[in-house]
Amino acid sequence: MWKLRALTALYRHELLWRLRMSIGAWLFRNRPLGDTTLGAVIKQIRDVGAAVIPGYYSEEEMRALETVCEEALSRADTEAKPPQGYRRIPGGIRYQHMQKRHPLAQRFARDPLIVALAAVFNGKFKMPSLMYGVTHDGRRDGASAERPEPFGHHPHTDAWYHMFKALTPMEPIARENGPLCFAPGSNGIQPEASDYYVEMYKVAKREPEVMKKLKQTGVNAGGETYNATGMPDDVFAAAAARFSLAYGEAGRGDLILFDTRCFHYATKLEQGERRILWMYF
Ligand SMILES: O=C(O)CCC(=O)C(=O)O
Ligand SMILES: [Fe+2]
Repeated sequence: MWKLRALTALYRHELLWRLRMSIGAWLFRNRPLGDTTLGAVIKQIRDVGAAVIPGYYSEEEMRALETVCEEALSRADTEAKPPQGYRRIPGGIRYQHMQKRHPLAQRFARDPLIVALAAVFNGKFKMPSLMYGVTHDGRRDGASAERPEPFGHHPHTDAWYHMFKALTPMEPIARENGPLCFAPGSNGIQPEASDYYVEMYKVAKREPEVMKKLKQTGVNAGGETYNATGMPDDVFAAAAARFSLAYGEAGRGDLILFDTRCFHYATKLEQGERRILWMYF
Protein backbone atom coordinates (compact mmCIF):
# COMPACT_ATOMS: atom_id res chain seq x y z
CA MET A 1 0.00 0.00 0.00
CA TRP A 2 2.75 2.43 1.00
CA LYS A 3 4.71 1.39 -2.04
CA LEU A 4 1.87 2.06 -4.45
CA ARG A 5 1.12 5.40 -2.81
CA ALA A 6 4.77 6.44 -2.88
CA LEU A 7 5.43 5.40 -6.46
CA THR A 8 2.28 7.13 -7.68
CA ALA A 9 3.40 10.33 -5.94
CA LEU A 10 6.94 9.90 -7.31
CA TYR A 11 5.92 9.65 -10.97
CA ARG A 12 3.23 12.31 -10.72
CA HIS A 13 5.72 14.72 -9.16
CA GLU A 14 8.30 13.86 -11.82
CA LEU A 15 5.92 14.65 -14.64
CA LEU A 16 4.80 18.00 -13.21
CA TRP A 17 8.34 19.01 -12.24
CA ARG A 18 9.71 18.26 -15.72
CA LEU A 19 6.85 20.20 -17.26
CA ARG A 20 7.54 23.23 -15.03
CA MET A 21 11.28 23.10 -15.64
CA SER A 22 10.81 22.79 -19.42
CA ILE A 23 8.32 25.67 -19.55
CA GLY A 24 10.62 27.77 -17.33
CA ALA A 25 13.62 27.01 -19.56
CA TRP A 26 11.65 28.19 -22.58
CA LEU A 27 10.13 31.29 -20.90
CA PHE A 28 13.51 32.52 -19.67
CA ARG A 29 15.55 31.45 -22.69
CA ASN A 30 16.54 35.06 -23.42
CA ARG A 31 16.99 36.32 -19.85
CA PRO A 32 20.75 36.93 -19.44
CA LEU A 33 22.46 35.50 -16.40
CA GLY A 34 26.22 35.88 -16.11
CA ASP A 35 27.59 34.64 -19.42
CA THR A 36 24.60 32.36 -20.02
CA THR A 37 20.80 32.65 -19.73
CA LEU A 38 18.38 31.80 -16.94
CA GLY A 39 16.70 29.37 -19.34
CA ALA A 40 19.95 27.47 -19.91
CA VAL A 41 20.55 27.32 -16.16
CA ILE A 42 17.06 25.88 -15.57
CA LYS A 43 17.73 23.27 -18.25
CA GLN A 44 21.04 22.37 -16.64
CA ILE A 45 19.43 21.96 -13.21
CA ARG A 46 16.80 19.74 -14.83
CA ASP A 47 19.29 17.52 -16.68
CA VAL A 48 22.39 17.57 -14.46
CA GLY A 49 20.99 18.54 -11.06
CA ALA A 50 23.48 21.34 -10.45
CA ALA A 51 24.61 24.67 -11.90
CA VAL A 52 27.10 27.33 -10.79
CA ILE A 53 26.88 31.07 -11.53
CA PRO A 54 30.46 32.31 -11.00
CA GLY A 55 30.95 35.56 -9.10
CA TYR A 56 27.25 36.08 -8.42
CA TYR A 57 27.85 38.11 -5.26
CA SER A 58 30.18 41.09 -5.07
CA GLU A 59 33.04 41.26 -2.58
CA GLU A 60 31.09 43.91 -0.68
CA GLU A 61 28.07 41.62 -0.38
CA MET A 62 30.25 38.73 0.75
CA ARG A 63 31.87 40.85 3.45
CA ALA A 64 28.46 41.97 4.71
CA LEU A 65 27.35 38.35 4.72
CA GLU A 66 30.38 37.16 6.70
CA THR A 67 29.83 39.87 9.26
CA VAL A 68 26.19 39.03 9.90
CA CYS A 69 26.84 35.27 9.96
CA GLU A 70 29.78 35.47 12.35
CA GLU A 71 27.87 37.83 14.61
CA ALA A 72 24.99 35.36 14.64
CA LEU A 73 27.36 32.60 15.79
CA SER A 74 29.03 34.61 18.49
CA ARG A 75 25.67 35.69 19.85
CA ALA A 76 24.35 32.12 19.77
CA ASP A 77 27.43 30.91 21.66
CA THR A 78 26.99 33.39 24.48
CA GLU A 79 23.30 32.70 25.07
CA ALA A 80 22.32 30.53 28.02
CA LYS A 81 19.97 28.48 25.87
CA PRO A 82 21.11 27.86 22.29
CA PRO A 83 18.69 29.37 19.76
CA GLN A 84 16.35 27.07 17.86
CA GLY A 85 18.01 25.61 14.80
CA TYR A 86 21.51 26.05 16.21
CA ARG A 87 23.65 22.92 16.40
CA ARG A 88 27.30 22.18 16.97
CA ILE A 89 29.11 18.92 16.47
CA PRO A 90 32.91 18.59 16.64
CA GLY A 91 34.17 20.20 13.45
CA GLY A 92 30.79 21.51 12.40
CA ILE A 93 28.29 24.27 13.15
CA ARG A 94 24.85 24.83 11.69
CA TYR A 95 22.48 27.69 12.32
CA GLN A 96 19.13 27.19 10.62
CA HIS A 97 16.57 29.97 10.09
CA MET A 98 19.20 32.47 11.20
CA GLN A 99 17.48 35.33 9.33
CA LYS A 100 14.69 35.28 11.92
CA ARG A 101 17.00 36.68 14.57
CA HIS A 102 19.35 38.54 12.24
CA PRO A 103 17.26 40.68 9.88
CA LEU A 104 20.37 42.01 8.12
CA ALA A 105 20.66 38.59 6.49
CA GLN A 106 17.21 39.07 4.92
CA ARG A 107 18.60 40.75 1.84
CA PHE A 108 20.05 37.38 0.79
CA ALA A 109 16.64 35.77 1.13
CA ARG A 110 14.97 38.41 -1.05
CA ASP A 111 16.86 37.85 -4.28
CA PRO A 112 14.25 38.01 -7.09
CA LEU A 113 16.24 35.74 -9.38
CA ILE A 114 16.67 32.97 -6.81
CA VAL A 115 13.04 33.28 -5.73
CA ALA A 116 11.88 33.08 -9.38
CA LEU A 117 14.06 30.05 -10.00
CA ALA A 118 12.67 28.35 -6.90
CA ALA A 119 9.12 29.19 -8.05
CA VAL A 120 9.71 27.36 -11.34
CA PHE A 121 11.33 24.47 -9.49
CA ASN A 122 8.69 24.14 -6.76
CA GLY A 123 5.58 25.49 -8.46
CA LYS A 124 5.03 28.08 -5.73
CA PHE A 125 6.46 31.37 -4.50
CA LYS A 126 8.30 31.19 -1.22
CA MET A 127 11.15 33.10 0.34
CA PRO A 128 14.05 30.92 1.40
CA SER A 129 15.10 30.26 4.95
CA LEU A 130 18.80 30.81 5.56
CA MET A 131 21.23 28.43 7.19
CA TYR A 132 24.80 29.34 8.01
CA GLY A 133 27.01 26.26 8.00
CA VAL A 134 30.65 26.02 9.04
CA THR A 135 32.78 22.92 8.61
CA HIS A 136 36.19 23.41 10.18
CA ASP A 137 39.42 21.63 11.02
CA GLY A 138 38.86 21.76 14.77
CA ARG A 139 40.19 25.23 15.48
CA ARG A 140 36.76 26.56 16.37
CA ASP A 141 36.46 23.86 19.05
CA GLY A 142 39.92 24.51 20.50
CA ALA A 143 42.87 23.38 18.41
CA SER A 144 42.89 19.67 19.15
CA ALA A 145 39.30 18.68 18.34
CA GLU A 146 38.98 15.48 16.39
CA ARG A 147 37.18 15.81 13.12
CA PRO A 148 34.34 13.32 12.97
CA GLU A 149 32.27 12.66 9.89
CA PRO A 150 30.54 15.85 8.72
CA PHE A 151 26.79 16.44 8.53
CA GLY A 152 25.39 14.42 5.62
CA HIS A 153 28.45 12.23 5.08
CA HIS A 154 26.54 9.11 4.07
CA PRO A 155 25.30 8.96 0.46
CA HIS A 156 21.68 10.09 0.29
CA THR A 157 19.13 12.30 -1.38
CA ASP A 158 17.57 15.01 0.79
CA ALA A 159 14.03 13.88 -0.11
CA TRP A 160 12.06 11.55 -2.36
CA TYR A 161 11.11 14.59 -4.48
CA HIS A 162 13.19 17.20 -6.29
CA MET A 163 14.36 19.63 -3.63
CA PHE A 164 15.97 22.95 -4.51
CA LYS A 165 18.79 24.50 -2.51
CA ALA A 166 20.88 27.54 -3.41
CA LEU A 167 24.17 28.19 -1.66
CA THR A 168 27.19 30.42 -1.69
CA PRO A 169 30.62 29.63 -0.26
CA MET A 170 32.54 32.25 1.70
CA GLU A 171 35.87 30.78 0.70
CA PRO A 172 36.86 28.78 -2.34
CA ILE A 173 35.82 25.15 -1.97
CA ALA A 174 38.52 22.76 -3.15
CA ARG A 175 39.18 19.08 -2.49
CA GLU A 176 40.84 19.71 0.89
CA ASN A 177 38.00 21.67 2.47
CA GLY A 178 35.16 19.24 2.04
CA PRO A 179 33.37 19.71 -1.26
CA LEU A 180 30.04 17.99 -1.74
CA CYS A 181 30.39 14.85 -3.85
CA PHE A 182 27.48 14.10 -6.16
CA ALA A 183 26.44 12.08 -9.19
CA PRO A 184 25.45 14.56 -11.94
CA GLY A 185 22.23 13.47 -13.63
CA SER A 186 21.12 11.22 -10.76
CA ASN A 187 18.31 13.64 -9.82
CA GLY A 188 16.01 11.89 -12.32
CA ILE A 189 14.24 8.74 -11.11
CA GLN A 190 16.81 5.94 -10.76
CA PRO A 191 15.19 2.52 -11.08
CA GLU A 192 17.52 0.79 -8.59
CA ALA A 193 16.62 3.38 -5.94
CA SER A 194 12.89 2.72 -5.99
CA ASP A 195 12.81 1.12 -2.51
CA TYR A 196 14.90 4.01 -1.19
CA TYR A 197 12.44 6.59 -2.58
CA VAL A 198 9.63 4.67 -0.90
CA GLU A 199 11.51 4.78 2.43
CA MET A 200 12.11 8.52 2.02
CA TYR A 201 8.44 9.01 1.23
CA LYS A 202 7.56 7.24 4.46
CA VAL A 203 9.98 9.48 6.37
CA ALA A 204 8.36 12.57 4.85
CA LYS A 205 4.93 11.29 5.87
CA ARG A 206 6.28 10.38 9.31
CA GLU A 207 5.15 6.79 9.05
CA PRO A 208 5.23 5.55 12.69
CA GLU A 209 7.18 2.38 12.00
CA VAL A 210 9.93 4.24 10.17
CA MET A 211 10.05 6.99 12.78
CA LYS A 212 10.48 4.38 15.50
CA LYS A 213 13.37 2.81 13.62
CA LEU A 214 15.02 6.20 13.16
CA LYS A 215 14.64 7.00 16.83
CA GLN A 216 16.23 3.71 17.83
CA THR A 217 19.24 4.26 15.59
CA GLY A 218 19.41 7.91 16.61
CA VAL A 219 19.97 9.06 13.05
CA ASN A 220 17.21 11.65 13.13
CA ALA A 221 18.72 13.54 16.04
CA GLY A 222 18.05 17.23 15.74
CA GLY A 223 15.04 16.68 13.53
CA GLU A 224 17.13 16.07 10.43
CA THR A 225 14.98 13.26 9.20
CA TYR A 226 15.36 14.09 5.54
CA ASN A 227 18.59 12.23 4.93
CA ALA A 228 18.24 9.90 7.84
CA THR A 229 17.59 6.65 6.05
CA GLY A 230 20.93 6.60 4.21
CA MET A 231 21.09 5.03 0.80
CA PRO A 232 22.21 1.40 0.48
CA ASP A 233 25.81 1.30 -0.77
CA ASP A 234 25.01 -0.81 -3.84
CA VAL A 235 22.33 1.64 -4.95
CA PHE A 236 24.77 4.54 -4.72
CA ALA A 237 27.54 2.56 -6.44
CA ALA A 238 25.29 1.62 -9.35
CA ALA A 239 24.27 5.22 -10.00
CA ALA A 240 27.82 6.49 -9.42
CA ALA A 241 29.13 4.10 -12.06
CA ARG A 242 26.51 5.20 -14.57
CA PHE A 243 26.88 8.94 -14.05
CA SER A 244 30.43 9.23 -12.63
CA LEU A 245 31.02 11.44 -9.63
CA ALA A 246 31.73 15.15 -9.45
CA TYR A 247 32.93 17.42 -6.65
CA GLY A 248 31.23 20.72 -5.89
CA GLU A 249 34.31 22.90 -6.14
CA ALA A 250 33.50 26.61 -6.40
CA GLY A 251 34.75 30.12 -5.66
CA ARG A 252 33.88 32.63 -2.98
CA GLY A 253 30.65 34.40 -3.92
CA ASP A 254 29.67 31.91 -6.61
CA LEU A 255 26.03 30.90 -6.57
CA ILE A 256 25.53 27.14 -6.58
CA LEU A 257 22.10 25.82 -7.51
CA PHE A 258 21.44 22.23 -6.52
CA ASP A 259 18.68 19.68 -6.85
CA THR A 260 19.26 17.71 -3.67
CA ARG A 261 17.58 14.65 -5.14
CA CYS A 262 20.93 14.12 -6.82
CA PHE A 263 22.69 11.25 -5.05
CA HIS A 264 25.27 13.03 -2.89
CA TYR A 265 27.31 13.09 0.30
CA ALA A 266 29.49 15.56 2.19
CA THR A 267 33.20 14.73 1.95
CA LYS A 268 35.46 15.08 4.96
CA LEU A 269 37.28 18.33 5.43
CA GLU A 270 41.05 17.84 5.63
CA GLN A 271 42.14 21.39 6.23
CA GLY A 272 40.94 24.94 6.85
CA GLU A 273 37.28 25.97 6.85
CA ARG A 274 34.25 25.80 4.65
CA ARG A 275 31.67 28.47 5.45
CA ILE A 276 28.47 28.38 3.43
CA LEU A 277 25.22 30.29 3.32
CA TRP A 278 22.46 27.82 2.38
CA MET A 279 19.08 28.91 1.10
CA TYR A 280 16.28 26.38 1.67
CA PHE A 281 12.78 26.60 0.27
O1 LIG B 1 27.43 20.14 3.86
C1 LIG B 1 27.32 19.56 2.80
O2 LIG B 1 28.16 19.62 1.90
C2 LIG B 1 26.09 18.78 2.49
C3 LIG B 1 25.45 18.15 3.66
C4 LIG B 1 24.25 17.40 3.22
O3 LIG B 1 24.22 16.80 2.19
C5 LIG B 1 23.03 17.42 4.03
O4 LIG B 1 23.09 17.86 5.18
O5 LIG B 1 21.99 17.00 3.54
FE1 LIG C 1 22.13 16.31 1.61
